[in-house]
Amino acid sequence: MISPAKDPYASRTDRGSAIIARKDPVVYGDGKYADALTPEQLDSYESDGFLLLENLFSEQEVAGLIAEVERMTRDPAIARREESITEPGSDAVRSIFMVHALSPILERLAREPRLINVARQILGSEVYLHQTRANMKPGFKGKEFYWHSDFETWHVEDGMPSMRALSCSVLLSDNDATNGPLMLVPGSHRHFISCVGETPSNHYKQSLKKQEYGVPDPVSLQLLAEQGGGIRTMMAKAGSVVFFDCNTMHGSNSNISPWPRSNVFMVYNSMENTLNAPKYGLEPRPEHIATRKAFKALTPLDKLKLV
Ligand code: 6CS
Ligand code: FE
Repeated sequence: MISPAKDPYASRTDRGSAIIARKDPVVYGDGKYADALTPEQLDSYESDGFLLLENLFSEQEVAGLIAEVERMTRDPAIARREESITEPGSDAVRSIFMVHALSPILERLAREPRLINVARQILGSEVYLHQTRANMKPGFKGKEFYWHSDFETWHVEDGMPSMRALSCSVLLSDNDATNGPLMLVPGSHRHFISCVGETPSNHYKQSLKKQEYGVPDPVSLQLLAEQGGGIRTMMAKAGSVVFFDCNTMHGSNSNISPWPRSNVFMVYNSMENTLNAPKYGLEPRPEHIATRKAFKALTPLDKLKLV
C-alpha cells in the first residue's frame, strides 16, 4: 500500500487542502482501443473532462428505461434494501445503487455499445462496473449533491489506484434550469483537490445522503472554476448522455420544481485499475457501492456470441 507521503492523490490526511496536478492521462491509448467517438469528441472530452451527447437514446428507449426505474422506486422490496438511499429528512428515494444487479434491463444498458464502447475507447482497455445507480432527484424533495470529485472518494474510500474510470449519466428526464441539472467545471479534471478532515467510519451511510467529508474547500473550488472558464450546466433532453472523467469536479442543486430530474449512472473502471485496499485503514465499502469481488470485464452487447 502506498504511504500517504508517497500517494500522489493523498487526501483527508493531516495536511491542509492542496491542489495537485493530475499524474494520469485523460484519454488512454490515444483513444484507439475502440471506435465510438470522433476525434473532435475525444478532444473535447480530453480538454473539458466531460462530453454531452444529445439524444443518444430514442423517446421509446427512454420510456422503457424510466418505466423500469420508476417500477424499482415503487417496489417496497427494493426500497427496504440497503441499495436504496432516501433523501435527508424524508422517505423519498434519492438513489438506488447496484441497479445493474437489480434490473436485467439496466444490466443490458450497462453493456449497450453506445455507452460501454465510449468507456473502452477513453479508458483504453476492457472495463467493468465499479458502481451503478439511479438518482431520482424527485420534484420538491430532491436535495443537492454538493461539489466533489468522485475519484477523491473512490481513491480514499475504495482504494482506486489511478484516474482511469469514468461516469456515464443517462438522462431519463429533461434536465433544465429548474430541476437541478448536473453542473461540471471544465478543466477541473486536471487538478486533484486534496481535502481536509478525517473520514468517519461507515462514512457512506451519511455521504450518500449529504457528503461532508472529501468536500473541496471554497478557495480551491473558486480557483478551479475561474481558471477553467466557469461552470457548465448539462441541460438536455431525456435520452441524452453525459460522460465525465472520475476526477471532474461536479455537483447539482436541489430540485424545488414539481418535476423529477432522474438519471441513471454507469461507472466504468478500467480492468487495469481494479481496487486496492481503502486508504488509511478504512473498512472497504459494501459491494453495492464499490465492486470488489467480481472484477470481470463487461461484454458489450454487440460482441455477445448469440447462441
Ligand atoms: O461515494 C460515492 O461513490 C458516490 N458519491 C457521490 C457524491 N458521487 C459518486 C458516487 O455516487
Ligand atoms: Fe459524484
